[in-house]
Amino acid sequence: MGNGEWGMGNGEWGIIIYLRFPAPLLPQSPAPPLPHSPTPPLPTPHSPLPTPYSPLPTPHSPLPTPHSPLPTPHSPLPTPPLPHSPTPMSQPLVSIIMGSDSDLPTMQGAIAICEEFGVTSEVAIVSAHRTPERMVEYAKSAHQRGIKVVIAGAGGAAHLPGMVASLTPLPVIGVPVPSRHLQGVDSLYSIVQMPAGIPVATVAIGNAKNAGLLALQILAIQQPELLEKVLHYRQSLSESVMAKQAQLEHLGYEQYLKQMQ
Ligand code: AIR
Repeated sequence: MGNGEWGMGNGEWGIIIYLRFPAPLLPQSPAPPLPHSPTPPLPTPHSPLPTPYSPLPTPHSPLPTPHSPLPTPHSPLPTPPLPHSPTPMSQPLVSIIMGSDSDLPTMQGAIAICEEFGVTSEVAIVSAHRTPERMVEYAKSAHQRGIKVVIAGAGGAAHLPGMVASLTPLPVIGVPVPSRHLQGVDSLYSIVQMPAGIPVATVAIGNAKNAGLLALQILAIQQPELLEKVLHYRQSLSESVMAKQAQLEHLGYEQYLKQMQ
């Protein structure tokens, strides 16, 4: 991804030109340096170079493939689009964001259920701590780009859902991603304990599928076809339970247990 480009969405790359505000006026003659003012240190080989800032897509910029993840600190090169992406070309209505590419195995539950219901999502890696400015820009522009609901997953000090919720008028669903040391309890507490006024609808640890379903139900309020699909999905859940019940009665619990193993 080059400077000024953003790598997510469906279609093409969006480009934003940033204008600099005029620098503050300097006095006519520069003031002499203060006697003890320290000279700014010269850049050393280890001083980080300014990284190009990747702007966010505008509502008018067509987006590249909806599931192309952004580069993370661990993957400096843009990752190719996920192989499962069916590249639907319609406007993404659901934003599925996560703090790291390591969250993707968890978050794919949300991506998959949106695909199953034929709803286009855009998927992005946006870290509250590693890319804070981008998070702000992403969250503030999401509703202007046509997004209707945001699913945000993060692990550990999982501040992404709450911070995004504070920056967008859209409903935000938080997914606590299981963490290595505390198994996601840290993520859960970080996401669920929001202050009054800024809600995050939090699902169970690791249950991105439920986040996806909740997002679809929110969309279904205004989409009769989607509502039908939700009802059909619920019906299929009931039927699968009743099929299991019939099998349990038929086999008896011991046989049933055996065939489960
Ligand atoms: N994370 C990334 N930026 C802020 C936070 N909280 C989270 C990710 C991931 C965890 O840190 O959401 O669950 C570990 O990230 P990584 O990249 O070290 O694997």
